[in-house]
Amino acid sequence: MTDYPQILFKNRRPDETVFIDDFRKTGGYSGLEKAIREMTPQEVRETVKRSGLRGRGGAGFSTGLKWSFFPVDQPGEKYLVCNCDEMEPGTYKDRQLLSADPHQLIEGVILSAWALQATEAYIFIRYAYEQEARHLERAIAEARAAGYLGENILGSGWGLRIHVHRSAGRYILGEETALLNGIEGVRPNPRRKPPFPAVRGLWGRPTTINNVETLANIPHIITGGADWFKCLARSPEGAGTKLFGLSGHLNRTECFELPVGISLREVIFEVGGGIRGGKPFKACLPGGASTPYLTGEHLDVAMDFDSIAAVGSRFGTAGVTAFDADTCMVAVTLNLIRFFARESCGWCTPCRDGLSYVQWLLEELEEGRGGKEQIELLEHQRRNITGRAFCALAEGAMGPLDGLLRLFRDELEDHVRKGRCPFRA
Ligand code: L3W
Repeated sequence: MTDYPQILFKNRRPDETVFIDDFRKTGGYSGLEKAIREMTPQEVRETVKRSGLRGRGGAGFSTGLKWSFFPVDQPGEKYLVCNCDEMEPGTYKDRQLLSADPHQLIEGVILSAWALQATEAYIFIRYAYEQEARHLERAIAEARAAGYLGENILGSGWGLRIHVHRSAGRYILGEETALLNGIEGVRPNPRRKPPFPAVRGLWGRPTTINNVETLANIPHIITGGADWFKCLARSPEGAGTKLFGLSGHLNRTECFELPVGISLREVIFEVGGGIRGGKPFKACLPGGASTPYLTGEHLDVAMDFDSIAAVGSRFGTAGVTAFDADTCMVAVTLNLIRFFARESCGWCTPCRDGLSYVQWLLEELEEGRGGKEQIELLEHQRRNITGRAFCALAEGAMGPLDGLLRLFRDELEDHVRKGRCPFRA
């Protein structure tokens, strides 16, 4: 396999976690020191904007642009929140990052909070990631003892505290405004946007929410520079590297750090070692459970946000789940829809009622009880739910359904014609 530049995973060792001494030996905290000693917060924000870094939590929004909405000079409490509520099926990259190198995130949080002149930071972590939460707590204590946290950090006159907040354990908490409600201790329904969190976030105060991998990239961008970061990508539309979590019917199902813009073909056949048992490749989710499928005709697409959007899907979290030719895509979609329907917070009708109706329609079709009208009803639900739900959950659930209806309609019709799932013996 090609040697890909390892930036975020440079300290990753099998079954080992790097703490402060080893982290510093490989340049840890030099990005923070450079920023505080040689740059202004504004210069840091501008460097991040020029780097082309886009959010790694799924939406791919420009980090520099998001930071530009933050009222840096507004007096009073201002918060930076790190979203580590990684619960999307097929996405497990943030966990890899935290179990290998928790200080990398802590340095990213401190540096970013300084660039935004935030007064307090929260790391909101998935309930199941207990070991990683403890790694973070140890890293925070070590950073405080070394003078990177607390009052007057590195003589800057600015101080920061970081809190680790464990999620109560529902997928909806990954939605940024539900997450804020979760920290505040109220029912985690998503909030109306606007106002965006940058204006009114945690306890009504300005708040920026970034994903783990996004924040972990910041010290490297400051050390290496915006141009270096941009050039790590293979495609002109991309910037940096990306953690790809591979799963499904691949020979190698691990998390790899790869250049943004690498082709899907290289991810599946070189990095992932191809499909198990030498079977043909049928399809994949390119970026987690909420992204429309890509198929064999998309193998040459560059894995960056714009190039994948141009072929009708999303880069999302780069959690690539591959399926072999013997897979029933109706069953795959049903499995994903079950997850989204179960995790709906129930706040808005399209999500609460629409997703369970879609689940029922897919169950009927998969069990061979569905007719052509069920396929039409699926189409109707897709149109009805898309753009009409309160937050991104139901919209995300429409990703695989959209892929099924666009790319695998023949499979749906085959279920109707045969009166059973054609992939079952
Ligand atoms: C100020 C404006 N801020 C947009 C901010 C906004 C958000 C970001 C992206 O997530 C995807 C979906 C899920 N003034 C702004 C502004 N912003 N315009 O930019 O916004 P948006 O609306 O494109 O996306 P979103 O609704 O935040 C939708 C995925 O994100 N998702 C993410 C979960 C992430 C984790 C994690 O990191 N661990 O769980 C959840 O829904 O897949 O594709 O920050 O405020 N004019």
